[in-house]
Amino acid sequence: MSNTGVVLASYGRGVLVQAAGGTLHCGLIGRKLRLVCGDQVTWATQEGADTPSVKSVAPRRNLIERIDARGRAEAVVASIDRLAIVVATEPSPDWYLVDRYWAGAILKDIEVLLIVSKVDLGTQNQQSEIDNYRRLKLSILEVSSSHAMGIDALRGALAKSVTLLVGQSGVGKSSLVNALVPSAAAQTAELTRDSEGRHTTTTARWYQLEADSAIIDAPGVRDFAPPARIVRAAERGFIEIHALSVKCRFNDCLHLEEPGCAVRLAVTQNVISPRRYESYRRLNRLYLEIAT
Ligand SMILES: Nc1nc2c(ncn2[C@@H]2O[C@H](COP(=O)(O)OP(=O)(O)O)[C@@H](O)[C@H]2O)c(=O)[nH]1
Ligand SMILES: [Mg+2]
Ligand SMILES: [Zn+2]
Repeated sequence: MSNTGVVLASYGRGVLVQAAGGTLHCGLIGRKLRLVCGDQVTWATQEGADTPSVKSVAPRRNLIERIDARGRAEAVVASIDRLAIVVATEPSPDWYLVDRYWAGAILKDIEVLLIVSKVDLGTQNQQSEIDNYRRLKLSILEVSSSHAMGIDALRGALAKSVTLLVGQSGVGKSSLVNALVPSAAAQTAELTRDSEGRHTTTTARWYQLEADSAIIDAPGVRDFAPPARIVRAAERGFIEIHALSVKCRFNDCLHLEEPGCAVRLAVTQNVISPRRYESYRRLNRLYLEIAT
């Protein structure tokens, strides 16, 4: 039997791994190895040691990073299939944040789902934005954890894949995990304890849904870092801007101040939502700051 499994939570000094017969704390050999939730690892117990250590990590399919207090990118989660962006009536949605998550996911080739949570409170303050996202063909599900609405549809949408939940604090992410995973409370208790049983904060926790699906709650990924490669890439994260850019006079148009810009024309005509365009401009500024 091979000693392989997925990292459920990372504590800095070690990781909690899902093994065939249960969970297992593993130490790390070599300080360069920074493991995150979602990493596939193999482990072994070296001669003379009483605890197992991680031996190797499988190549990551993708990596989600956040910006830490010093402005540096810090790895949080690896190898996800989908980013589920959660919004709610309360706290009132930060649509720029939603656009940033969406653009970041497009640039990383990760599927996106918008979860409109707490629909029992109504969706009045969100309707026009939700309608616009629908027009842009973003997948959207409306749910309420407290009223058990839309939970089965959500479970269906998450099948056979690994989904990372992101969104403002208080939108109902942990409540969704609890509604989807009956044993979540017990798992949370285990996921917040390191090998010595101390309580530690982890930025991401893996919850198994079915044998082949999981959901990751990552309370600290509000400042999800967009991939900082090239400024130009920001455009691809906004599908309606990307689609129109072929009509701009300059083929390297950034849609900021350039003459003959089809995107800015579309914004003045409300064909592209001015708010979405403002998201694009903000993300562009962010890229410029990172690049310089
Ligand atoms: N009315 C209503 N309140 C909810 C719902 N889901 C969560 N809440 C409440 O919203 C607050 C924040 O929920 P929580 O799951 O901790 O949000 P998180 O910070 O995103 O993990 C809590 O007081 C929950 O009871 C819902 O579907 N309807
Ligand atoms: Mg939470
Ligand atoms: Zn343009």
